[in-house]
Amino acid sequence: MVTIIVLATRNSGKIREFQQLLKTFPVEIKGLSDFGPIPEVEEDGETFDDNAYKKALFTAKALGLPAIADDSGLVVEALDGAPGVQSARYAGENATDRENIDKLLMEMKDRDDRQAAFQCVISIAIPSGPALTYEGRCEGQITQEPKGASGFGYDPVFFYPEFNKTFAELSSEEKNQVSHRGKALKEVVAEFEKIIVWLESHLAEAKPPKPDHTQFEHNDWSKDKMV
Ligand code: ITT
Repeated sequence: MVTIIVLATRNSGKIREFQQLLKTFPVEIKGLSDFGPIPEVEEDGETFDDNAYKKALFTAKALGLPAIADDSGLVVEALDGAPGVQSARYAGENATDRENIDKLLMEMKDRDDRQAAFQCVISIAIPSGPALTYEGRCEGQITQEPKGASGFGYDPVFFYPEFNKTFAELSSEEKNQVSHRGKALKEVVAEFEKIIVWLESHLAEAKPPKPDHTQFEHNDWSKDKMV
């Protein structure tokens, strides 16, 4: 039996990455775009865990299918863990990567302790509520200025000592080997046989998982597609 799992993202790169990693397992990975309009989940949790679970559960309930979501960001010791869950909007709502980096370097001006870590949490939830959680962490240091042109987000100011380079100076393959997201994903893949058994047993208990229309602010999409 093939289990359908929804990846709670519209990012086609992320979807392809998951499909590729899980291609040997009896699962079909779909993205949000396969289902029509769904409201955005507000990522207002206090931890990466909260946000990943919130996103996964919202999607699972809304579509009546198991869902995977991730949340990640940069945690800087000298800034008491900032930007943390605010990483994407550190310099304000809709801030660009460059604006977020500028703010970070400003806050870090004159600070000697430049220790930082990227963190990633992946949550796999079923519509009735239970979820599995996987985490990855990658330690590094905040540079004095941006360096490198690959990657995204804070990569140009995240120095990875083992490679003596910033993340933005690594190829995507090199970054995936050691990154927070790469590590969390590796764990998911390593555990995936067990995850499928877990999903099947929980879905059977909670049967039949029906889409929950109350999860939608605007129920403006075809019911036929959902059921
Ligand atoms: P989703 O739509 O998938 O939620 P997002 O941009 O919110 O995309 P994340 O929650 O994974 O992505 O990450 C939040 C922010 O943390 C992201 O905008 C970056 O600023 C930063 N970040 C996360 N992972 C990073 C990485 O590998 N390299 C650089 N910055 C990263």
